Amino acid sequence: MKDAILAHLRYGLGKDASHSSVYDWRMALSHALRDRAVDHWIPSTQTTYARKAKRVYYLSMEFLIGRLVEDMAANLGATEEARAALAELGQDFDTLVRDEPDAALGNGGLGRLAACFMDSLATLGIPAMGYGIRYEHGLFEQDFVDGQQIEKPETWLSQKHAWEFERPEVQYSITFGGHVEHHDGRAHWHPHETVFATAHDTPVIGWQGRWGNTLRLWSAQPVKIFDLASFNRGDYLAASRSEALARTICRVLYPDDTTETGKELRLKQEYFFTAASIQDLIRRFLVTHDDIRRLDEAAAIQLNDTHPAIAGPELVRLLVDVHGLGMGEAIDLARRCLGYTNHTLLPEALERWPEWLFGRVLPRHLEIIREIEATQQAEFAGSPRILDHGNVQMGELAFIMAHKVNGVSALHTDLVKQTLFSDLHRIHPTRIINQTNGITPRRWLHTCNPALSGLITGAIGDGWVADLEQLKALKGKTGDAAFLSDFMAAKRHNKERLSNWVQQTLGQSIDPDAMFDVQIKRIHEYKRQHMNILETIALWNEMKANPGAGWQPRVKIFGGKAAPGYHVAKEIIHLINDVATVINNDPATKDLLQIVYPPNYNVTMAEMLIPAADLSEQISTAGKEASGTGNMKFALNGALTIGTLDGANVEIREHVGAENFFLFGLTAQEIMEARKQPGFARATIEKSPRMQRVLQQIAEGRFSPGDASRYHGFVGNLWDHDYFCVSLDFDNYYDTQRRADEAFGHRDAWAAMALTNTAGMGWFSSDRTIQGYARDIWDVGPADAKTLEKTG
Ligand code: RUG
Repeated sequence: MKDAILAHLRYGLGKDASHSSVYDWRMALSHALRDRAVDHWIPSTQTTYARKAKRVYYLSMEFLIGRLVEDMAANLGATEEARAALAELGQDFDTLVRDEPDAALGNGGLGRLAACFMDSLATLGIPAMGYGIRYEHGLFEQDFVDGQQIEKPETWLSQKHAWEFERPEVQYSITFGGHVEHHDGRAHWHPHETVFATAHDTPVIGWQGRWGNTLRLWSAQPVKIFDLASFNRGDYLAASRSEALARTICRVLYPDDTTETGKELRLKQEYFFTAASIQDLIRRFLVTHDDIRRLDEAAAIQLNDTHPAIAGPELVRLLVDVHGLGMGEAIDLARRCLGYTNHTLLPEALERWPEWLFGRVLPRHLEIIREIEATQQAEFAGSPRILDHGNVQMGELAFIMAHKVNGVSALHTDLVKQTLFSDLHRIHPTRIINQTNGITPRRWLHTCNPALSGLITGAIGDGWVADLEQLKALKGKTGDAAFLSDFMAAKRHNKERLSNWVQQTLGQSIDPDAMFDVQIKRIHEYKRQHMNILETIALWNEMKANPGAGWQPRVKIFGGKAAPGYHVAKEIIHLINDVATVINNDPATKDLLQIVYPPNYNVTMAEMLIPAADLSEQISTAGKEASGTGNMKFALNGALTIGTLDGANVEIREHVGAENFFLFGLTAQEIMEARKQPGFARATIEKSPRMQRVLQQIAEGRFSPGDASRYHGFVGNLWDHDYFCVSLDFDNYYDTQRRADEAFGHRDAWAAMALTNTAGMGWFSSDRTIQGYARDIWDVGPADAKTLEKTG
């Protein structure tokens, strides 16, 4: 390892050890690890080709991979070796880990799920490729100025990406616009614009280097660097038009999570990476097979949300226009290859494109969608339409073109059947299935929480890392006082680590003995961070009114970004920060209640916050959070959940036991009923003196001195509208928080509950989720007998 690092430093970076920066050392270490990755990766690819094994193609606009050094070293079993080699070279492994940019090629849960799935596919030895976009700028960086969110461009590629291999030879033409002519019995698309998609490959190595898959991200290149004739005429803008289009396509990740963007550029991005991926997988298929009609035997294509839903029409286009299949058989074949995962019921998140815009960018695809529509209507008269009121509805398109459609938690899947796709479900009653989300235990326990992970391995061995159900064995330890004390010592260690970081980065001092109560996720009204901050104000009021009541000290920790155009979410951020300024500086309560909101929440920050949490806030309006995956990470790391019966909370509660979960709030059904009553919020708030007082304080400017009207719109909305039903759940939430306080006061009992959470979370491994997809949707298995042996 030492030699490999030095060789990369010298011959890869052109540096000698005495003049190398942290960046140089990190690059050298990464490349030394990457070499080892390649030694697992190439044989895996060779095996897949040799066996003509079926591959999974996971198409996703987002892969929220975060940092890779630590994970890669751990999966290769090389962490200790790397640490020791670096120490001999006078370098510190952890310093290099911290130097790596956090690759934020995603917004939140959907992108992080894709990254966890890649880890599980490799661990299970299932041949797979993740396909996405190599964004030049990932999710924006968040800063707070006077408590308000400011967005700055993210610049992860300002340094070289250590893990990727650029493949200039793997390049496809992607075309847009123009018109279609029909002659010689064929369609001829004459596009107006063309860019090249070029592949960049990152190896993804499973646990213990069992298998290696590929994350292939596409970047756009101009077909012509510039037009010399235009340049010579002095028309510099026209000269670089092609380059400008190419750069724009993969310049930036759209910063929205569950909100629709109606931008032409977004449609082009979606088509760009999907079309490149479909061309690529067909080319690969034809290396080993000669009959395109059998594509489904070798390719399972999964659409992560509707973003790649154009894959259906694109595949049909290639099968018909290039490979000469008939329209009907092309549609059938495409459907046998495609699966679609739905991640949301929120209407504003369901993609729809105006037909005129769609037809302008993808004229041939619009024709094909009309054919798909006609085939569907001919077979199922009255079926819901893809083309509706002048829009192309991508949800309906994805559904109709997939042989399986899955929701991401049991409750969500039921609601998909009952509400979103009820008519299509009646026509295709076996198409919708559930695959509850999961998380990779490698990153979300083994690597991010060495204190707890070491303790678990000491007690039950390390088999749990690739077989998380083994954590069940810890149930036998819930009565073991010595083990519980070690378990809480690990938590305490993580809380101290976080407290030190908060002190260093925010200059705020927090008490590691206090309850760490954490809500980290995108800021959205349905996730109800505003309910959390209102409850914090109510608690503060009570603490001041009854100073001798023996309050349980709390640190309320928030983290999360708001979509730049989402006004209310930004207002919620402002309110949290305003409330923090007042409460944190109140001498009467400052030792009892602190609010911490570090800016720029990302994967790396989550890796530190989650292991340190005592209480996990999963408080969405029931029926709105499709699954959640943060909820799983917290419970796995020994936090108790305060939550509603929403998304995967329902299943988490079943697995860890109702007595180890702080449940509150209305059910999805009750919410739907309650909303039908006009004026429900006003009537409810009028009956809650506690909530009324909090709203009054905000409206009077208690937290915005000198600007009393700052939150009038926000408060008015809660009284008169409150679509996300904060009013209906508020008092129950407050009371449940006090139950949590009470429980936290009994530290031994709390420790047993926390351990029961960890012990009960084995089912939520993304390995289990991927096994479900492999069995129920993809019909694939490990390609290699050795892997099969190891993974069962
Ligand atoms: O909001 C959902 C989460 O509930 C879920 O856990 C996650 C992964 O399935 O996906 C999130 N999501 C949904 N992100 N974007 C969307 C809609 O496009």
